[in-house]
Order: sequence, then structure tokens, then C-alpha cells
Amino acid sequence: MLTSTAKSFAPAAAMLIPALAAAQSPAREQARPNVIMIYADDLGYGDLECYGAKNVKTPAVNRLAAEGTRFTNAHATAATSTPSRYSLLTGRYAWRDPGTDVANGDAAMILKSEQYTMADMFRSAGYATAALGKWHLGLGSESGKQDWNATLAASPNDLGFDYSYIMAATADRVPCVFIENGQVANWDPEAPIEVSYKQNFPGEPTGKDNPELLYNLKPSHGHNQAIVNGISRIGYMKGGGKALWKDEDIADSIADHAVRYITENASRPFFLYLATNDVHVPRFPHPRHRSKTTMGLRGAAIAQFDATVETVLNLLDSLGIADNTIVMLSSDNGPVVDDGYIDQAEELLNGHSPTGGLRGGKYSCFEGGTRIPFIVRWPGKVPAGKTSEALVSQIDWLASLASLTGARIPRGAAADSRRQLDAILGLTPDGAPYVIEQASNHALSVRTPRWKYIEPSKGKPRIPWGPDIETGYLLQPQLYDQTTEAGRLEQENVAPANPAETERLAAILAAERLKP
Ligand code: NG6
Ligand code: CA
Repeated sequence: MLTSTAKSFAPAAAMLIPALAAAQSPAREQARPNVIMIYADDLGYGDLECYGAKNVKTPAVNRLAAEGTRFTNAHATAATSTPSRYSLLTGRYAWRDPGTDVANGDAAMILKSEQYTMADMFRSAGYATAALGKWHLGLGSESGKQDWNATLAASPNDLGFDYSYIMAATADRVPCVFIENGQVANWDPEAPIEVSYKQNFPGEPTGKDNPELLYNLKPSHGHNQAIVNGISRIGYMKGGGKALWKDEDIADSIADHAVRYITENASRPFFLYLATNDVHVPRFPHPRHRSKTTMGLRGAAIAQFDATVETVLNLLDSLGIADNTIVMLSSDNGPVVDDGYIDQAEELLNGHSPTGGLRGGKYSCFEGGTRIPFIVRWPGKVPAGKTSEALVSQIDWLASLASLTGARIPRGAAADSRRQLDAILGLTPDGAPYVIEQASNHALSVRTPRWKYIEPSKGKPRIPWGPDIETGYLLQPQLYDQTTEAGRLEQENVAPANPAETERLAAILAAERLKP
């Protein structure tokens, strides 16, 4: 569906991208297609229609799957956001580095400017680079000491991103403002911003003391501190004025910035890390999505995510750059229903399984925590309408895409990231020999094409502080055979019957831990 705009674009693109000029060149040849990573938040393996979702339609994602390859054995590196994003953007497992757990909104930037990132990789290959949406990797140089009314001492712009328009942490954590190139967007000099995760500011209402002010959402657990837009959050905040976001406009704001960025960079190779806030709590999507589902706010957040995908796909068509753009769609970790707000997510599921029937969910060792949707589209290069069972992990995206663009990774950087380009492009069913997954208590698991090994760890079998999720924490080793139904559902622990296999996988973990 190339438009006439597309044709006028073609010569310029061919000049810029010699490898693509030869239409027959195989995908693995060096090339510089645009890359858009649409990275959802807490979107589960079963949350999209093409992965079996019920009670919500996701036509744009369906289209992406129909025009690309949909993976059934793709993994995030961790069952929570910060470590997952850290690994994705650095090609280094977060569990190697301290301070990489779920970050507060006043955390110092976890990635250091000298650290090699996905954005550095693309930039060294001549790409324009941008990070939009949820960041959650800290900002500034010292935790709790940021001056939100000045330029922050450290931001994604110090990590290889030319442009950034981000939320500091999560929508449920202060500060509730967007930050553009290291400065609060729409900063309001009449309402200077102060943030604390220790104590409230005198006179500021909180969800705990002023539940009458919670006109949009009330907490089910935690989330009872600063109130912004009738929703109480984690952390205290003062000021903000016209810079404060309205939750119902967050997705549109991110999508609008994506449209502008893609349009402005359509004539050169660009990398866009498009991290949506959907479907994380507080779920308060725009009203126009609420009639699209019978699952209430969580279903509407999924529909809203789909609308962002639709906006991107339509724009690529109208700019005529769809054929020269790899779109990758995935999620940072598995799903959760009640994650701290009374939004009826649990009550309205009505037969929908956010994990697609997998055991556990966000935070946990089980597959529900880290097996995530993954769809890749690159017209003419990635097989269309195919499903791939290849074992793939987000840890390998950096090195794989470097092998595509020809970027040279500095010695020692992105050391956990392996070249898995053909698997990620759906060109081979042979994926990684193993991938490692981290639960929120730091227990690690090893997945191979056949097995899932969960190392022994301490902790309650169900999350004790709110979400009702099985953790998979057990003092004994667990081994699940993915080729049997009971193993696939992680119901039948065959570790006692398979000591040699259990040992072999434990040894992989031990050897990985010895690496620097
Ligand atoms: C938890 C929050 C949860 C969510 C999560 C991080 C409470 C009670 N719960 O601590 O709501 O914010 O952290 O989610 O505070 S993540 O997807 O960003 O990792
Ligand atoms: Ca998440």
C-alpha cells in the first residue's frame, strides 16, 4: 500500500541506504532500516487478540501480526520494569548490577553516561534516536536531590538519545510530569515542583488523609500519598501547575510526540524507543476507549495501547516508510490485575486470561512473569503472518540489531547480548540456547527450548502485599518440561526425577554469575 508520497521518498531512501537499494538483499545483510520499538508496560502474554485475548479487540496489533511474525516463546529479562528496561537498553543483565530494582521517581539515573546503550549503538550507525514515554531508569545525578525546576543533571540525552520526552518513573509515582530533553515539559514558573519519597510537604493533601479528593481512582493497596488528577500516588509532590499530566491524556501525549518525531525524521534512519504507559496502573485511559471493551479500565487501556499502534502504522503508511521500518512490539514484564487501585480489573475479566493461561504473573518466577508478546514486522524481510516458536529474549536485541546496522560494539559492552538476528526476524526457528529471567525477589530462572529451571529461593508462595499472584519461590529447585502440558503450565516439578538436567541448568546459572 505505497502511496505516491512513498514513491517520492524512495530515491532519497535508496541513496541513504545502499544495502536496501538492492531489493533482493537478504535481511541479514547490513542495512539501516528505521527501528521502532513499541514497548508496553505490564501487557501480558494473553492480553492481545492475536494471542487469544477475550473481551477486547486489538485490530492494529492483529494487523502487525498479520504483516509480520508473532513469537510464542519470547522473554523479557525480568518480571518488573526497571531491570527489564535496563537489560534491554544495555544488553547486560540487571541482576549483575546493584540498584536496578523498581525505581522511584526521584532515583538518580541508574544508567551512567559512559555506559553503552541501544541508543549509542544506533547513533554510531548514523541513526537519529529518541526515547518516548515510560522511562523508569532514574534521572539526575543524586537520588532525592534533583532540581525539577532546572535542567536535570542526567537524562536519556546523556545516554545516546538525541531526543527524549519521558515520564520519570511510572504513572503511579511522582513527579507526574513529562520531561523533555532533561527539563520538565510545560514547566510552570508559578508552581515550582518539589518531590520527596520521605515526607509530605506541609499542607499538601494525601490519599491517606483526604480520600474525598480521589475523584478518579482510589487505591486498593499502597498508592496513598500525593494526589494528582484525583488519583493518589507513591511519593509526595508539590507544585507542577500546568505541567501536571492528566492520566486520560498520557497515551495521546506520547503518541502525538511519536507522530511528530517520526514525521520529522522520516527521511533518515531513526531509532524510536516508544515506551507506552499502558497498561500499567493507575489505569485511567481516555474516555473514547472505554466503550471498546467489557473489561473496564484495564480492557480500555489495552484498547488504548492498540490505538497507539494504529497511529504509528497509519503514519508509516502515509509517509511511505513502512517498508523501510522494522516495528517491534513487546512488553516489559507479565501482567497483573489488581496492582494497587480499585479499577475492577479482576472482577471484569470475564474469562480473559492476561497471562494466556501461563502460571504466575508480574513479579514472579513463573512464565507469566516474563513470557511476553513479541511481534516483528519488516515488510518483505520478516515473514508475514507467521508464528515463530524460536526462544528469544530482549537481552539479545542490542547485539542482534547491531549486526543488522553494522554498528561495532565496544569491547566489554552489552556482553550478555547475543547475535540472534535471524531468529528475531523470524527467519529461523532456532533461537537462543537459553535465556535468563529475573523475578522480583532476584531469583533467576533459565529457559531452554525444552526446559524451565527455577533456582531455589526464599519467599512466600503468593505475593503478600496486594496483587494476588503466585511467585514461584520455593526452597527446592524446580524443573518444568515445556514439551508436556503439565510442564508448560509449570504444574509438575520434574527436578527430583531429572537430577542431571537440573544440575546442568543450575551450572549455566552458576557460570553466568561468574561473569563480570
Ligand atoms: C510496586 C507498586 C506497583 C507497581 C510496581 C512497579 C505498590 C504497592 N505497588 O511496588 O503498583 O508500581 O511497583 O511496576 O507500591 S513496574 O511495572 O514499573 O515494575
Ligand atoms: Ca512493567
